[in-house]
Parts: sequence; C-alpha cells; structure tokens
Amino acid sequence: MSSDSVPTKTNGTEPASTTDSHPDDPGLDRSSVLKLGAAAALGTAAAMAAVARPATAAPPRRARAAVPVAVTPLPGVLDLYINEGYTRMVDDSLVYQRGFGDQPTALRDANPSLRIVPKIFTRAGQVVESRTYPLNAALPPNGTPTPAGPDPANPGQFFIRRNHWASYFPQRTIIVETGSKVRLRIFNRLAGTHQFTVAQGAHGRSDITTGPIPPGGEARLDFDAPYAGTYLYYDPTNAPVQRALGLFGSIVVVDPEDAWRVAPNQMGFERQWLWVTHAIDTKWANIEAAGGTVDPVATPAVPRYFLLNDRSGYEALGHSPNRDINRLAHEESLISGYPRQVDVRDFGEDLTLGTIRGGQVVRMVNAGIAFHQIHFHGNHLWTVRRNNVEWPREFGHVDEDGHVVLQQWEDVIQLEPMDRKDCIIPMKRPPDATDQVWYARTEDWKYPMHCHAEMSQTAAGGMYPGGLVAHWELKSPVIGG
Ligand SMILES: [Cu+2]
Repeated sequence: MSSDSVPTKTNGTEPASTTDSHPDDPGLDRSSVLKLGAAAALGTAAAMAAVARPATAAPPRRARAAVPVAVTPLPGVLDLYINEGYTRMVDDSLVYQRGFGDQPTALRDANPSLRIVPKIFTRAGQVVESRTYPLNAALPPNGTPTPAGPDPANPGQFFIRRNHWASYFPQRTIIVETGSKVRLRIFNRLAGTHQFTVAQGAHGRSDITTGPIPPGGEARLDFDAPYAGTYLYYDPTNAPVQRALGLFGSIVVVDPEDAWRVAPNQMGFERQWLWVTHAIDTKWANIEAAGGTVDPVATPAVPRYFLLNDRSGYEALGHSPNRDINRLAHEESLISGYPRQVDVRDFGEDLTLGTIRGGQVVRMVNAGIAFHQIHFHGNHLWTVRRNNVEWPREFGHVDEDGHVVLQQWEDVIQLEPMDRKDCIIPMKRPPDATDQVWYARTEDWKYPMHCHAEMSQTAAGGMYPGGLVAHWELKSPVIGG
C-alpha cells in the first residue's frame, strides 16, 4: 500500500471491516478458498486455474495464488493476509515489499494490502477497527491534546487533561486489552513458507508462533493477551530477511480500566505515540521479487530507505504536498503538546492541585535491520523500559552489550533491531530557554528528532534529509500561534 493511501474509517466505534471483499474478488466461498489453499500447497496448477478469473488466467509464474480471495470472517477473529506488492518510496520509486494485510491483494495491485488498519481486541471478545484508542476517548485535534487550562503558578504553561485524550496509532498496529483473547487467522498467499510470531509474547517471555505456514496455507493462532506492554509481530523466516521485506507490525497491550498508563504502577501519560522504524534493502527486495532467497551473509544488508511509521523524509515531517500524508504524520508521529511544569519521574502525579500534570509516552519499536539512535532536541526523554522490562531507578548495571540499564534522561535513545523502548517526553519548557525568551514566545516551537546513525537520514543512497526524521512541537499559548 502506498503511503498516500488514507484509511477511510477513523471512527473508533466501527466494527472490523475484514468482511470487505476486494474489488476483483470473484466471490468465492470459503470452501473454494480452502481448496485453493490446498491446491497451491500441493502445487496443483490445474486446481488453481479452475478458480482463476478468466481475464487474468495467465499461468502463474510461481505458485502465487492468482486470485485475491477474501474469506468469510469469524466473529472475534482477525484475518491477516500475507501479501506482496510494490510500495512507493519517498523518492517515488516502487519497491517490492511483503506484509500482513487486511485483505487479499495480488502482486500487481496498485494498492496492495501490506499493512493493516489498526485493530483492537477488546475484553468483550470483539475485533474493532480503529486508528484511535481508547475507543470512546476524545480525538486530539491534528494529534495535539489541548490543555485543561493555564497553570497560574507557571506562566506560559498549562495543566493537562488526565485520562481524556485518545491516541492515534499507525498502520500495522494491533491493540490488545489485557484479559482478552487474541484470535488470528493468517493466510499465506505467497510462494514461500512464512510464519507469524509475537516476540516474547507469552507470559514466560517466550515467543508465540504459528510455526511455518506453507505456500497457500493458513494458520489459526489463539493466545491470551500478553502482559501490558509493547510487542513486535513478525515473520522470523530466514531472519532478518522476511521482516526486512515488510512482514512485521506492533502489538500494544493495554489495561482498558487503566488505559492512560503503560503498565500497572508505571507511568501515566496525556497521550501516547507509537514510533516504528523500518529499513528497506532494495537489493534484498529484488532478489526475493525474482523468486530467489536472500542469503544475508553473501549479500549483507545495505538499507536504502529508512522509515518512521512507514513514512520518510519530508513525508515523515508532514511537509509533503499531500495533505492527507501530512495529517497522518501529525496524528501518528509528530509529537505535540502544550508545555507543562512537570517532573515526569513522578509517575502519574495526581495529588497536587487536584490534577494533572504528566508527559507523553513514546513507544519506540525497531522492526528494521539497522541500529538507530533516536536523538531529540529541546527536551530529554526519560527512558523507563526496554522490551517490557522495567529499568531500575537505582543500582543500575551495565549489560553484556555495554548498555547502561537504569532509568535515565537521554537525548539519544539506542534502538537496536527488534528493540522496544518506552520513554516519556516531558513536553516541558526547554531548560535553556531564558525567561526573556520564554515570555516573549508567540509561536509553536518545533524541535528536530533525527537519528544519529547518519546513513538513516538519507533516501536512495544520498537524498538528504530523506530518511528517519521527525520533529516535535511545543505548542504556543497564543491562539493561532
Ligand atoms: Cu541534532
């Protein structure tokens, strides 16, 4: 799916739309689909031809399922289709990618379904499609929570609203309420074997997986909601190749009765942001598109595109000519809020002045293959957890990789492949803003986020700043500022 395709269903109350059939869907019923799957698994071209659309009945070059077929959905079950297609990059080139999509689409589809519109598994046993969560919470305008009112003790600063604002989530997100059951059906529509795995998703922190799904096959996967936290789902086949080709997404597990908190007794937040990084190696993509298998040792990864929530460069920054892309960038990625006087190390301060201070949470996920150093100007971030393990407040240590394991202020957050880090951005008056400058402020202050892994700032081998970039905004107290 190209990044300029905009999810049309943003209403938090709409049911899952997996019943939508593809426009080319010839209307096969589920039993035909199962036959098709079985035939493809056996490589029986004749059986496939029997259900292929006449207009496109050219013999498949590989054992790809030739016809997009959506199955009848089951209540409370999310269907994921492993599809392939071509995705538009920030320099307008098309790159072969794979992904877990909402509906079956064919290789040459102009708008292949390679990532899902966010879905929510509720405690009530439903699958709800929604870009925002909590479902009934107010939507922050353009992604920015507006304040409850001025903070009289701190001119130019505000009280925030606690437990009020919904957060927007990017495509590929699955939100799981604690106490719910995750029910998935995964359809492998490709020529190779694939797998769906949730890294460290089981309560003992082991992986949850379908095991290999043969070409044309399907798998059921049911599991209890993981502990509250941030997870990655991905295809571990020939790691990291299939993940780098796009077979990944995020799972955010939330307690619905304490939905503005990362985990019990952990930090509360005004709203949260999910930042998923990804790097694309076009050489790898070309090898796999031609039916080959990447040997990551013989062909070491040399990523050419670097994405944040599936956008790069001026599109990630919301500065593109396309208003829809810009809106999505603001709602999903470009952290924004009004300044507040806060010490975010007091998780969930709620005793003084009846309220109402706190920062915003940034869940950072690296689904890609490059090491990133997520660097912020303006505010430091307080790093709280890595891979859902709380870092200690005192008596930290240095781990076997040389990293300091201790909650701390950081302006550069190391994010290794498969890493998930939960951090708080205080959204506070920058410490070096003098009174004279602060009180004269009449406009939003915008601060860059750029990855300190320098190659990641480019696209197509040199286009700068075409890669993993963003900014965050400290909104002005002046209306229209
Ligand atoms: Cu910098």
